[in-house]
Amino acid sequence: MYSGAAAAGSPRRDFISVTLGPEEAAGVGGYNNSKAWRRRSCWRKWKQLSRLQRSVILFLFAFLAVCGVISYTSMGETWKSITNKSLDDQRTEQEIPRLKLANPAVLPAPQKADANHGDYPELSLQKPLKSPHVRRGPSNLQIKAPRRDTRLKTRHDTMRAVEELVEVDKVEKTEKSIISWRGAVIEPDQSTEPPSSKIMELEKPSPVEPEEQKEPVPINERQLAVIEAFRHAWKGYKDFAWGHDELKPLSKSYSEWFGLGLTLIDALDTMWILGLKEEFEEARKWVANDLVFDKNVDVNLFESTIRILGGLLSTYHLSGDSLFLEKAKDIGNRLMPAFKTPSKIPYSDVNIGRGTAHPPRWTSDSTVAEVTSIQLEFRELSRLTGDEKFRKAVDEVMKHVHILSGKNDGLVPMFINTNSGQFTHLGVYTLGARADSYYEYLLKQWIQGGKKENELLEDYMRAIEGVKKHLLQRSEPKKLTFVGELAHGHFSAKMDHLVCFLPGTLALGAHNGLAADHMKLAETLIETCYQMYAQVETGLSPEIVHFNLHAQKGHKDVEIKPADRHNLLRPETVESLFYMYRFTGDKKYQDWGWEILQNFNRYTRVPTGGYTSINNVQNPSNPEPRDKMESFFLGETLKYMFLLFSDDIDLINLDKYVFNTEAHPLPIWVPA
Ligand code: DMJ
Repeated sequence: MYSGAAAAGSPRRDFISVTLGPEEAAGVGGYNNSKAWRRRSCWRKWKQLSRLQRSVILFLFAFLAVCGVISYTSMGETWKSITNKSLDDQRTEQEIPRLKLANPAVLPAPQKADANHGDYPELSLQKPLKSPHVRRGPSNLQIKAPRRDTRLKTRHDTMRAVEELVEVDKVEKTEKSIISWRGAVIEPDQSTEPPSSKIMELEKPSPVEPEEQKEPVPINERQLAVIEAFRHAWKGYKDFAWGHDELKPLSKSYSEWFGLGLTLIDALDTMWILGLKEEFEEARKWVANDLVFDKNVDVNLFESTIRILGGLLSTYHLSGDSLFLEKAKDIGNRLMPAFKTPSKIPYSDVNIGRGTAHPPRWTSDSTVAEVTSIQLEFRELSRLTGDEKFRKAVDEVMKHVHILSGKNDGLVPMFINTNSGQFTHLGVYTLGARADSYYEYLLKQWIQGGKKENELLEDYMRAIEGVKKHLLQRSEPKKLTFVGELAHGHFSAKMDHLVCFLPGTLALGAHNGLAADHMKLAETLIETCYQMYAQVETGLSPEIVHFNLHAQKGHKDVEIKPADRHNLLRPETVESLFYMYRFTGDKKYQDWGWEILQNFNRYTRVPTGGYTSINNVQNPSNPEPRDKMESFFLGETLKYMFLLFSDDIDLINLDKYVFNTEAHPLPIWVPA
């Protein structure tokens, strides 16, 4: 501060150093914090320091400055790299889209790749997850682990789904391969159906169970002989007629009727029953790959129903293989146009490719047997498919015939008109050709439907009474009971071999609770049928016989006209022998059948394969082979032979199955 001495005397400027306390410095009574004041104050302090103190301070400042420069350089590098990285990142983000656009067809779609990666983590990811080390890891890894688990679960699920599909396929293979051969196993051709359809097929409940697998009953010598005969016949068919309708064994060729592999289809269930696995498999392949119904061809409704539809349905039931049901549906649908007639009595012929039907060229009639012996098959087709149209069409025929006038004590004429629906050619009654299976199917439909359809039973019972009343006679000298014919009130002692279905049918009726005298009649009639073989030079029956009604010296019961002495390898007698043996256990029926088989082998067997129809059963030295093996020889005759020689009543149990007229077993809907 300024004082009074300066006012008294000398002009010399003496400064008195005054040390100011903080209050002073702070300007007690007033705050002074100017930069100039602070600078002056620091300088004063610096001056007050010793030289050593100043040196130490300067050294420290210098050291700090050097450290600062070094750390600046290092920070700069770091910063530079961070800055560059960020620039690079920016550039990459901008450039990738351009690359994607430049190579759209080559580069995988990134999103898809990512998605895949998400769904299917690499296998290497699974290992650490299993390792406890990872479980024990830092918390951040443990947080990630559930995400990996999720991925793994996704993959696991996918794998499981794949495994399930594989299992489905395995199950299906197993299901198919457990197709029973009464003990053996079939492995069907897997290549015939695409995998997707296989899976679809599994989703559908199978409407049938294949035949139960049981301990096979040992096959006896006679059955082996039938198998040998079948194989011989099959060899001829395979070598010279494969896929065609009939074998011509002598000319080593074939004949066509419908061009649908008739013999092969007719023989399918026989091969099954005989246990011929390889042959069956080969035939199945043909059905799968070569059997085509979309053909511009006229087929006979009756013949194609009993042989093809019947054969496919029974094979389906025995094997459980849906291929046969599919084929049955196909042919069944293609035959339906036959029922489009004014009377709903079906036409005899159908073009299965065009879907048109017509009667034979010379008439608008159909035969009664033909229109009334297709019911077992179409009814079964309805049951399997759930499509009522098949059953309705054939039931309508039966209802119509049931109330139709023109019968004679239940016996029907042979023809029916498709326009008027009336019987024609009245007054002629037979149990042979053109009427035979009408009677057979009355009984068998009644059995098939669980014995509830009374009209069928009534018609059957009445007809048998008609047979007894009008058609039965006894021959001389052996007094054989036979079934003749009635034409306009005149009895004829003519009996077709076809009538020999009747003993078996009567026995079947008796087995199902019908009159006991039906069985008696069956026993007498089968004896007659056997004599139709036994009294002939070759031991084989002719197509038609005439019985002697009057004893004449040197004459047998059976007379044969030159026009009737052929044998077509027909089954009816063997068929009835089978029923008779099943229901009585009398071995004589097997012995009679054995004789017949031996005579077929003796006179109809063709060394190079196959059997042939013959023209003359009366000439053992020259039976005059006809060069034709009918499909029913494999479909019926050999099948009934095999069953006749079997002691296994479960080999086509007659309380579970009913044979159609071509020997194709179909299930009884309500088994006894
Ligand atoms: C077969 O087609 C059938 O048995 C039909 O009922 C009659 N004809 C032959 C066999 O002889």
